[in-house]
Amino acid sequence: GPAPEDTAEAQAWLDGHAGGFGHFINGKFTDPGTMFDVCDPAREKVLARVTQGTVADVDRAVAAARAAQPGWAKLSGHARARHLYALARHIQQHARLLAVIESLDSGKPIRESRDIDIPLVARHFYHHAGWAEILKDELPGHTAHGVCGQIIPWNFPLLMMAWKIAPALAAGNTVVLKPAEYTPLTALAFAEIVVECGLPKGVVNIVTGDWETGAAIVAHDGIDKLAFTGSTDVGRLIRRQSAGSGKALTLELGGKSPFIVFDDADLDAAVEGVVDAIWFNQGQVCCAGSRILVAESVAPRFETLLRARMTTLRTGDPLDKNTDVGAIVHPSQLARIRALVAEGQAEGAVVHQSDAPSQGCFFPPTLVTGVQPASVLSTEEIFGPVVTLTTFRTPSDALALANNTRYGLAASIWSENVNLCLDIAGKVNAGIVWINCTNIFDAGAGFGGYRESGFGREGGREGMRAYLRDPALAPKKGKGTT
Ligand code: TXE
Repeated sequence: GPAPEDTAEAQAWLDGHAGGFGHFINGKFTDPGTMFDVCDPAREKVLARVTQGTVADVDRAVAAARAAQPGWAKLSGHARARHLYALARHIQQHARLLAVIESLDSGKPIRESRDIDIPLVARHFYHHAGWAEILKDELPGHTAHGVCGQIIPWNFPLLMMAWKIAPALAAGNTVVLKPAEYTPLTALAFAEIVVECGLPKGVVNIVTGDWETGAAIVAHDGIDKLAFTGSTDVGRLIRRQSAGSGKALTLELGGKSPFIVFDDADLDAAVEGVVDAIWFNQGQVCCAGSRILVAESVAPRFETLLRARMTTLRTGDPLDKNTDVGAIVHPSQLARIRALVAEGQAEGAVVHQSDAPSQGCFFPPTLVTGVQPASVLSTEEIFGPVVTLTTFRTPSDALALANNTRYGLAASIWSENVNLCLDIAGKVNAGIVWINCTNIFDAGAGFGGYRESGFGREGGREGMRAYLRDPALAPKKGKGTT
C-alpha cells in the first residue's frame, strides 16, 4: 500500500487548499471563480476544486505576461539562468510532494512519477538554465517571440509543463500556460514554487480550465507563439484557427508508433522493451510503441515470452510502490479504450489480457493478435495499455508495415545487426528512432514528429530555436524584444 509519509504530506497540501484554487496571474493566486472537480481516478474521489478560466481571466494573464516580457528579456542570460536553476532546485526539494500529487491526480504509478517524471522535470529546468547562459553566443541575433500561449495534456502533466515553460523562459519569453482539465494540480503546486523562488511577477501565468479556456488562449491577439501538445483533432483545429494570425506555432500530437523485432533480436530484452513501450504510464504516451511488428520465424517464441511476462505485471493502486501499471486518467478515456478494443474484437481480433482491479478506473495490460492492417486497432491511437502484434517476413515488409500510418512520431527497432538497425532507422518515417531501447527522453535531444504527429521539436537545440525568432526570418518589426 501507499507509504504513510508520502500521503500525509500530499493530504496536508490538499487540505490547505480545500477552499479551491484560483488561477496564478501576475505572481499571485486569484480568488476562485466557477470551479470544477479534479478527481483521483484510482479511488474515484474528488481531490480538489479548480477554477474554470474565462476569456477575461485569459485576458488578465496575457496582460501580465505582456507587461513582464520586456524586463524579463532584458535580463542577462546569466540572470535568467539563475532563476531557472532556482526553479530546478526547488522542484527537487519538493520532489516527493510533486510525485505523490502527480500520481493521485493522473493515476500513474508512484515509481514512475518519483523516478521518471519529476527528475526529468528538474533536468529540463537545469538544461535550459544552461541554454540561457550561452544563448547569445550559440544563437546570435535570435530574439524572444514575446508572450507564449501553451496548452498541455494530462499524460505527463508536470513534465509537459516543464517542456513548455523552461525553453520559453530561457529564451526571454513570458508564458500563459493552461494545464489539462483532468490534471491541473502539479502545475498549481509549481506556481507556489515560482513564488518561493522569487521569479519576477507575470513571467509565469497559469490559467486552469477546459477547452474553452484553451480556445481563448488560441484566439488571443496578445500572444506571439502557441505551443500545443494533445490530440491530433484539436491540433488540426488550432492550426486552422491560428492560420494568418501571425502567431508562431508548434504542435506535438498523436502517434501509432511501430516496435519492430527482427529475427536476430535479443527476445528477452525486446519483451522488456514492450513493457516500457506500451505499459509505461498505462500506454497513455504519445510515442508509445503500440504496434509490435515481429519477424515470422521468431513470432511464436516472442508471443509466448510476452504473454508470460504479462502475467507478472501488477496493475493497481498508483501509490503502491510495487505497482507496475496504474489507473487510466479519467472514465471518459477508459470508455474510449474499451470501445476501441470491443470494435477490434468484433472485427475478429484475439485479445489477451492480464489482471486489473474491478473497482476504479483501470484497464488491464492487453495484447491483441490476429488484427488486420486496416483494423481500427492497427490505425487509431488507442492511448491505453493495448498493443497489437503483427508478423512480417522480410525487412522491407517490416518497413512497409511500419510506415503504413498517418502518424510519424517514434519507432523502436530491435536487432543485433547494427547495419540493419541503421538502415531501417533512416527509412522509417518517425521523428524519434530508438534502437534496442524505447521511450528514452532527454532535455538535450529534440522530440517531435512528422505528418499527423505535428511539427516543431521540443528539447535540444531545435527545441530552443522554436522559442526564438530567427533573425533571417523575422519581420522587421516584431512585438518581442531582447
Ligand atoms: O485531448 P485534447 P483529450 C490523444 C489521445 C487521447 C485523445 C483525447 O488519443 O485519447 O487525444 O484526449 C485542450 N482549443 N491525446 O480529449 O482535447 C485541453 O483542455 C484549445 C494525445 O484529453 O487534445 C487540454 O489542455 N485547447 C496526446 C489539451 O487541449 C483545447 C495527449 C489536450 O486535450 C481545445 C492527450 C481547443 N479547442 C491526448 N480542446 C499526446 N500527443 O501526448 C481541448 N483543448
